[in-house]
Amino acid sequence: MKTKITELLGIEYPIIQGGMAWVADYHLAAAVSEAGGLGIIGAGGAPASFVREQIQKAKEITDKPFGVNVMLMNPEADQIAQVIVEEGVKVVTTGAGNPGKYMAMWKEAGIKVIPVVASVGLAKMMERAGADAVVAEGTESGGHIGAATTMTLVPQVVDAVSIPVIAAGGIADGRGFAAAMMLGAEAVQMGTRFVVAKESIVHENYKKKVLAAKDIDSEVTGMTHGHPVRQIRNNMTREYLKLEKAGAPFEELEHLTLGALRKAVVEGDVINGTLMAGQIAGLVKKEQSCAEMIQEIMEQAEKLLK
Ligand code: TUI
Repeated sequence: MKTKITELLGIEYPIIQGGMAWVADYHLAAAVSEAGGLGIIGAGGAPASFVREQIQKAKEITDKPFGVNVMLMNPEADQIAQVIVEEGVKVVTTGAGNPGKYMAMWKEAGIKVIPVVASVGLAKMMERAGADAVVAEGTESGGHIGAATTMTLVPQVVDAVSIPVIAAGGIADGRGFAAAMMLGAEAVQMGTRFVVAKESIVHENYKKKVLAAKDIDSEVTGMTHGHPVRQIRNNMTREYLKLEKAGAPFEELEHLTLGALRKAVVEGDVINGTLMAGQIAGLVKKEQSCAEMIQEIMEQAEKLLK
């Protein structure tokens, strides 16, 4: 399927993998790219040296283009932005902030820059700053979220900018893909479905929680301090929300979240770990390879779009 995004990125299918902290390592990114989508290494809160290693390892196992996501709250974001240029990464996506200060440097290096936005305002600002496309990410998503839903955000961003728009949040099958196209998107970004991919290094316990999740099993923590994070309800969310209600300081809570994400992804602590996942987790029922997922989604979407 050809769209402005497949043309821009030189990929076969207009499916991009979300740059999930701890989850989106080089194995997952390479598998999605090999399957014809765009795989993304999620820098999350990792140091720049780790991100460089991840990029180098991805290059060893795939010749296809892949991207790197810069989580802008990472204290080493400046160094990571530089590593991306030095390593000749083709595509960069950003999250949790405004990547304006890196734009000129990335564009000069010929990198395709695709900021993830949760509002029309930031989408317009990113277009003016020279972004090649934007990901419009709805509040259905897992992890750090904005307030608007995918259904309302995507068409409003499409109307506000002339660059291609990629829809994200609540998309995990061919129906969601087709719906996103109807809203004017040129591609989709998916996270939650790829969490349970065979090539995903996420601990088996975490995968089981995503596979078992129902429609209303996620909770949003951090709403009061302006950094809302969607995750599957567990002891962690109950404790966090209790602390938040009691007025605990932002730094304490933030620290709790990122440390706990590693605990869940790497150690499989599904009780006190952070199980970031989107509302569409209820639809994700089987562990498959990235290639199987992408084939299934494209077949279903193509039938519907006809
Ligand atoms: O970034 C994401 N999703 C993420 S980042 C992440 S790691 C993390 N963990 C705990 C706390 C914070 C981060 C897990 N999931 N998605 C893209 C996204 N960006 N969603 C919302 C935004 C966003 C929000 C506010 C982008 C910009 C913004 O403000 C822009 C400004 O002007 O600063």
